[in-house]
Amino acid sequence: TEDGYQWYYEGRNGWWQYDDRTSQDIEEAFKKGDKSCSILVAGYVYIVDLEQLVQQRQNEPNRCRRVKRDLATIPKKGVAGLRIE
Ligand code: V3L
Repeated sequence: TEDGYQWYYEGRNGWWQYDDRTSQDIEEAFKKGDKSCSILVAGYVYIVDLEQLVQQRQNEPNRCRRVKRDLATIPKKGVAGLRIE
């Protein structure tokens, strides 16, 4: 985002950055004070819970990952599953 923050979801031993569009959508909901926000990932609806800071696939809550808002400059695994060396 403009102020240097991004949204991340948890991977096995590190964090993945959300793709830019999704990160913008989550940020918009966060700034509005929404409690949650729904996003589309590879055809599946996920709910990002902005109070618990988790994302869960709709109707499959066992598919749950932590999420966080942090600086765009932190070490990360990559963006939306695309690794960066
Ligand atoms: N954006 C992109 N892909 C996602 C997202 C998202 N917000 N959420 C889930 N997936 P689950 P390591 C992740 C993918 O939670 O080696 C990473 O992006 C998820 O991809 O059970 O463990 C990597 O591609 C997974 O493939 O619904 O760190 C991959 O895991 C699939 O949806 C491996 O990462 C099911 O996730």
